[in-house]
Amino acid sequence: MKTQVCIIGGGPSGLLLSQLLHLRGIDTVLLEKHSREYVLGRIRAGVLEHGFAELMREAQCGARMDAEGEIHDAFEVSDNGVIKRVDLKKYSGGSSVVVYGQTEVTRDLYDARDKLGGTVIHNVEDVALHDLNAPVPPHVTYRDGDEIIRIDCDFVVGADGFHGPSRKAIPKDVLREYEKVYPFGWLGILSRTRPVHPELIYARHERGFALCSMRSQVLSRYYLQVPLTDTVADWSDAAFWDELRKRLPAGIAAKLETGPSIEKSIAPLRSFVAEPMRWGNLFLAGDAAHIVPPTGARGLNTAASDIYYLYHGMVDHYLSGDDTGLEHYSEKALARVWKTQRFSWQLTSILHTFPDASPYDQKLQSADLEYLLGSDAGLTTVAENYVGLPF
Ligand code: RFL
Ligand code: PHB
Repeated sequence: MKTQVCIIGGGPSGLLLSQLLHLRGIDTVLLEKHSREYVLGRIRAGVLEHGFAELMREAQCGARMDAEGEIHDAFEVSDNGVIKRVDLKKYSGGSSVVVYGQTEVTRDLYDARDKLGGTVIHNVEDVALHDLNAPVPPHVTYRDGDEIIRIDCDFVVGADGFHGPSRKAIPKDVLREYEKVYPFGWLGILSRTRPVHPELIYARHERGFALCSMRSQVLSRYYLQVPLTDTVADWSDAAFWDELRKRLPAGIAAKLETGPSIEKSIAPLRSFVAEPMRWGNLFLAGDAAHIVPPTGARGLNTAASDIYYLYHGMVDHYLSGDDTGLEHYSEKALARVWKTQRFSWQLTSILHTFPDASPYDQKLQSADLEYLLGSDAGLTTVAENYVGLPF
């Protein structure tokens, strides 16, 4: 097989890039390890920033998002039961976010790839990357049963998430990895219940952090901070609802509608950046290159800015013979990546309880939160980061 850009990974990053390139006449082959049903079964992000939504529209995938997604102009922070509203629109100079699930984003992208006849190959095994930084063009191989299939291409894009093979194809003496692991995870549930509040609530509480989010007016998503040693089996639905009520302001807790969970999972929290994001003809994008704890809702949105830079770099390369965008891809993407790392780390540090925090640390944490939410300057920094820094 031969293509211009071979994309590894059929998550939102890989699908969005293949769709955008296809619309500009650039050929791609996309390889995904799992079935489409498996990819669509993963419940992840729920908040899209303006720049991501714009990119979905440019990819001709914005119609359902615009019809069904909810615009949120603000969110709430509860500090041990006392609520404060962060007015995103006011403090970011008019921006807001769209509440629309990653599952729906991915479904819309798959439908769009089908419509255009894009090549998306599922259930590929043993994907390997070759000649990424060699005098000959690169190629990718995968196994289909007993057969090894080879794809020759100009560029390889590694959009294969944190555990994929692309980042690992960069030699150890070139790749630098920066990592911070947090001593807790998020236990999330999805339930067919009405959201407890019209806006998201981020709750700091001495028992641990909690988040009230949603997918629609009839589908709620809630999270609890839990120790890394906890498993899903440790948490019955009843135990989850009881604990959530304890971490919310009494007035909100009283309104909580409960029901059976239709999904329940635990995600460990991690901050991670790999540099550089380009090596020869390999480009990394999204979770393959960086991870943030979900507290600031930045993960998918940061993937989108990588795709924006890569898309424009590739279009300039193929349509105008200009390689400036591709040459500066890594440094441009990383400059924004580190700012979202900083914001996600800051919100995570301020809103969670840390097992080894001293009473002094806890007082500082309260002061940090009060300072951030207590002045126009603080609210402006929270709002402009949450709605997304410019690409
Ligand atoms: P993905 O979604 O992990 O997709 C990578 C794909 O690559 C495939 N793959 C392979 N394919 C071929 N060969 C191989 N050897 C392969 N190995 C892996 C995988 O099967 C997969 O399909 O990465 P991508 O596309 O970069 O997208 C990143 C986002 O998924 C991620 O950043 C967000 O979900 C993070 N995130 C959030 N981001 C937001 O912007 N807003 C949010 O509100 C938000 N909430 C969240 C989140 C992540 C969470 N978890 C579970 C970590 C909430 C949670 C709980
Ligand atoms: C979600 O709805 O899954 C969600 C929302 C906001 C976050 C993280 C996750 O910060």
